[in-house]
Amino acid sequence: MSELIISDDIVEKDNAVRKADLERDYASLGERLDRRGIAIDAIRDKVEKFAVAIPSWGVGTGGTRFARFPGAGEPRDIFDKIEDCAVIQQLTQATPTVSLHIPWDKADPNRLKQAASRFGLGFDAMNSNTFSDAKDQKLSYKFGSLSHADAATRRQAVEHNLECIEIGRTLGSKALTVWIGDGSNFPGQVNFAGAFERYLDAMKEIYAGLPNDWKLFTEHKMYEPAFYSTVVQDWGTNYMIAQELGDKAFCLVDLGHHAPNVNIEMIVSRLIQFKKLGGFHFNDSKYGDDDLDAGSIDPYRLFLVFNELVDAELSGAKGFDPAHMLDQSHNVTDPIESLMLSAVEVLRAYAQALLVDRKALAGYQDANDALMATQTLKVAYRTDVEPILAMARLNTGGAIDPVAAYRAAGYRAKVAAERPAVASGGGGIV
Ligand SMILES: [Mn+2]
Repeated sequence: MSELIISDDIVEKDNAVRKADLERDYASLGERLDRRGIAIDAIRDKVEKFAVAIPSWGVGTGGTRFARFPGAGEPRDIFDKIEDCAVIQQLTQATPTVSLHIPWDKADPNRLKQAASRFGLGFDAMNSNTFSDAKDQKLSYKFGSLSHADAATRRQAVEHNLECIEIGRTLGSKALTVWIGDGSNFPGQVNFAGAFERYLDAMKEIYAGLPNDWKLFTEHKMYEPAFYSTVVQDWGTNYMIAQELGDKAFCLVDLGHHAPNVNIEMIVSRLIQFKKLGGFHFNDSKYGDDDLDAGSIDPYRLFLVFNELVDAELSGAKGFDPAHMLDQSHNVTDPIESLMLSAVEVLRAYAQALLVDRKALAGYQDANDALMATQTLKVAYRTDVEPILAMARLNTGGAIDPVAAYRAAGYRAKVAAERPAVASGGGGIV
């Protein structure tokens, strides 16, 4: 039995107050879905099995390049972060794994494994960091890492990625995510083809060190920290990388890493079709890579992404097994609350997408009935699936209302007393 951080009594007491209403709401929704030929329990079963990983860097308060305003009781190290992740998993039952960032989370791997297994947590993809300089690092990444003009700097960046794989092997991770900040701030600063060539050569060395049962995820990003050009700037380049490297290489889609109004769901479809969709970093954005909470700005876009994922899942697309991770920066909220609600938003989009009448949709598409085709999506999107999500949590031992249970437990005040304020921590925005 895994250790619980929030007392069982508190969760049960909060659930008891809400249970009767939830059962009525679930029955009512079940009746309405039944009229549409949908069995509510089958949807709930799928939701119960869906998981999204928590990024270790997400439980600390984030910031901008202007300032960072620390929150109370912030995690001081990876072991505190694991405890915060355990709270999120306990209350949502949707986040059983943690994604580590090295060197921010560097510690004895066996100790890390032990700390996570205390709470029944596992490890998701390992993330390397060659976009900032670690303490005592020999060569700087100021002018790039895997694409750096200097061979010794590239070598150092390759070695770091190989080290991340080694740590991940002990932890039971099965994937390495590589995101680099390499690029340029001025026209003429770098030779586009030369930098990309050097990047590919370096990535081939990392790929060669990948265990057979691992996946390599590369993450594209249009701009930032480099503001004129980025070496891995878009999904086309990302696809070329995955093609160039081999069968274990896949593209990771971070929802914030595109130009405004880009049709991300279509990118997702293309990557699925050509078997190169590795997974997601879920978040939301208004203007750029804002790293806002998933579903907080454009929940319809999140639904449309899941519409593509469910379409692939139901049609049995070969090799379709994307990883789901959150990647957000919580600057003004309690990170635990934001991450719990963001995980729920991801599940909501999944549940809504499961409600799409795909047979009817295909019929409208074939008949060129644009109006009814788009209405078919809207009918699913407009359905309030909250009773399904809440019932899934209740069934699996979570909280009907995770934020209410979390606040009732007084966790933040408790850790604020135990964890003295830190000057700064890894507030990664990648
Ligand atoms: Mn990301």
